[in-house]
Amino acid sequence: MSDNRRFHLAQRPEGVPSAATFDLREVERPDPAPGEALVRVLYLSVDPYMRDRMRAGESYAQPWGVDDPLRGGAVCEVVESNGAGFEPGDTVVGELPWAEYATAEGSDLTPVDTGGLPVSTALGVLGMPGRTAYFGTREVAEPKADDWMVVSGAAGAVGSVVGQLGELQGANVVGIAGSDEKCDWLTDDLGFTAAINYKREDVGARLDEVADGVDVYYDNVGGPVTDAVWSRLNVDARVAVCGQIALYNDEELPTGPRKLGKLIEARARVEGLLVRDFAPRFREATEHLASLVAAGDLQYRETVTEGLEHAPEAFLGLFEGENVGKQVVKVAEAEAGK
Ligand code: NAP
Ligand code: FER
Repeated sequence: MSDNRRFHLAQRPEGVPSAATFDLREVERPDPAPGEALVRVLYLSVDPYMRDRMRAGESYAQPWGVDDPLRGGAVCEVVESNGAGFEPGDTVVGELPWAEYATAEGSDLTPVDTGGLPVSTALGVLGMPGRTAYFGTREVAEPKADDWMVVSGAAGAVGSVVGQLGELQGANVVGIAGSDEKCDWLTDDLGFTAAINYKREDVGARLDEVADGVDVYYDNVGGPVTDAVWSRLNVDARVAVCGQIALYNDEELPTGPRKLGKLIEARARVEGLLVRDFAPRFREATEHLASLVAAGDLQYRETVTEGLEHAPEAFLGLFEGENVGKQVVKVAEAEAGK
């Protein structure tokens, strides 16, 4: 009997993934082994890093095997607990397959407490992207009052939080995003000092107009946007390299010395970051972000795609800029009313 559906990696994509990358299978609901819970997935996160897991060869994460289930962050409702330490109806978050039902070790599940905000925020502003923004801004980019701070991917899950944290720190934040609607959201609602639509405007020329060079660059995208920011780094600039989504679908990366000479001139510091390195401090980040949201000092948006079967489109949309804020997939309605 098939009473569950689950996505598997059908084949490794070359370049941009397509529908042929994903295989939605009718499967059985698994039985929880001792110490495990059976969970019903409510919201699934799709994230840029998943593109990396589709390619062979390890980077910061193990690749998925062909035929393996796709996996990612998910907010779920516990259906049955086989000594997992949860009650039926509890809301939890964990790394799970792209499926309607799944089992997980109790120790791999975390209770969700979003303090009255929708549970989906456990995948966004109060989850991994929010924490990335918090630590990347605070520990790596370190914006200071009056700094000119540029954020790329500024209307996305990470970037929208980074920019607001920068403004709260007193920096003048310039967001770079891919549509006028996104740019208006950044300046009119989120309090960014300025925003540049990289798809329509010359990023370098506009930066020269709106900013006095770049003291801090929080890079979510890489590619030509980053090239334009790079040549405007001020002396003692700091660059936080968080993501390079513009390159994730490339089969070959550009090689050779690029624009490193600028780092000598600017005596700049460039540092990559991985949110997992801050795991012992995740609670601090979530509490801080939740208190900012509650105080009205931090806004967030979510783009919700309905239905597990549409998860591939939601994922592919990240590379087309179809999301504003955090992209999630709604798989089911909570039943327990918790
Ligand atoms: P997101 O920003 O919500 O979604 C991706 C956005 O990237 C899209 O909405 C799109 O917006 C933009 N984009 C896509 N292709 C682009 C291109 N060729 N050039 C410029 N922009 C492009 O995703 P997220 O989850 O917040 O992640 C943002 C970045 O942070 C990603 O690179 C991700 O890999 C990285 N990240 C890193 C860590 C870490 O620990 N290092 C953790 C989380 C995320 P536009 O409309 O503006 O094009
Ligand atoms: C991303 C999401 C998460 C990403 C990296 C991570 C570089 C890493 C998380 C971790 O393992 O700490 O989009 O892109």
